[in-house]
Amino acid sequence: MVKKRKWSALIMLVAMLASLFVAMPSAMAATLLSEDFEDSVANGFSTEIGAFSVATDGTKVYATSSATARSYAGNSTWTNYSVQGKVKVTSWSSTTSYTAGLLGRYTDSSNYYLFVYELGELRLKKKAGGTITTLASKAYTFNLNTWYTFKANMSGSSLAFYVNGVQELTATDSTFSSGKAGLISIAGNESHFDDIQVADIVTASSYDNAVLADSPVGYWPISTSVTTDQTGHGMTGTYTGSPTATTLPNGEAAVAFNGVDQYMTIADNDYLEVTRTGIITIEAWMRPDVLEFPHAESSGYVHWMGKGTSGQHSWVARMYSYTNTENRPNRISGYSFNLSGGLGAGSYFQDTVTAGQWIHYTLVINTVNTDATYTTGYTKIFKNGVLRDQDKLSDYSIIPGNGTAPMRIGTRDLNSFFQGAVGKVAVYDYELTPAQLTAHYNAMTQ
Ligand SMILES: [Ca+2]
Ligand SMILES: [Ca+2]
Ligand SMILES: [Ca+2]
Repeated sequence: MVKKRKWSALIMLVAMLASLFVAMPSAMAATLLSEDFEDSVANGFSTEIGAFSVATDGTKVYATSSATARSYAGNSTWTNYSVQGKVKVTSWSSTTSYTAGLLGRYTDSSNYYLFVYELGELRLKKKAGGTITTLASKAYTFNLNTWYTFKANMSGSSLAFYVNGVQELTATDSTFSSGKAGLISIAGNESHFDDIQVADIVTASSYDNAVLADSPVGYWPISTSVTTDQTGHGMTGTYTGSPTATTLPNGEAAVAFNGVDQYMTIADNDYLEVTRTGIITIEAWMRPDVLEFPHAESSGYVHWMGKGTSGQHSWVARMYSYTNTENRPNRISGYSFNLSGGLGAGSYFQDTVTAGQWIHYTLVINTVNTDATYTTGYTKIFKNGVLRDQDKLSDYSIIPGNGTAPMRIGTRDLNSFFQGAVGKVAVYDYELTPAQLTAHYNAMTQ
């Protein structure tokens, strides 16, 4: 009993410390549109007035060929998002009236926000019912034949205008809450646009902030619409099939896979390997929705996440069906492999599982922290932030390699499929402490 009280005191202390480190709300991004014009097609863009065509200016760009030109793209339901694009003007055809830049929350030809360079100034304006109002402005040196990266942020009534990564103007306005993204050029002779990107602004939750504060090298708070890696390492996932939306214990989004043919793929990357630093921690919330998996492999298990194909094996997260030929009812495990595959070194927990109940899963593979027992390193598995098992890599002579397989969620290599949900997948290049993992667990459940 004394020991248990100590534990709860420790957990409370950890939770208190964790609450001190909760960062201010930060933004995460999910790409809505990305267009570099390299296929000579301005996919999804519609010209409202004037003329645009794809031209060559180093790379393929979107160029105006009329005095007044506006083009828009996207969805009228886009609400909180950023639109970014490179803008370059070769010459102005007027000295008294000229404009170039981006449009946001475009509703129709009489209603939208403008984030533009105009008459020697950067200007954040709105056109409402055809009437233009300047919300903010400042003098700016905008050189001809020079690329500038414009970015417009629209979140609620907060508007911000960035040029080359510097926030230049802000304004508060609630006239338009949603609309498409667009481009504008008036008296640009000619104006070039390139690398147009629109990204959803997603507010990071306290759970996301707890994870991001521990510096993951990959973080996917996956939902049916969010597949982007939130660490900035660009490891965007791609769904095969359409897993359905579901929610985590804290009400945030996750996805449920059908156990037949749905999964997410993330391309091979050194950040997903043990080999980059010699250590990897793989963390996810997983929720088996059945106890007998209809699409199992071998003795009766599914690989619900992993990085491995024939001859290119790195690591895997596994769950056994209740019934399997190795008498491992609903064992949940994780393994490290030699590239060649075969038997892996791994750790597990084997508890009574309730279908539909979320489990916080963490697998550690560590080849750096060696000692007399773990001569070449170990695997560890944590359930709900608690260490449950540790095993020697030397038991199966495992020396992790740098394979070419993609990482997949919902399956490893299409030989079995997980029927259940997965959310908040994170990869770290160091071993998280039990205190860090407990803090993550508490951030989800308290
Ligand atoms: Ca281009
Ligand atoms: Ca294109
Ligand atoms: Ca690799």
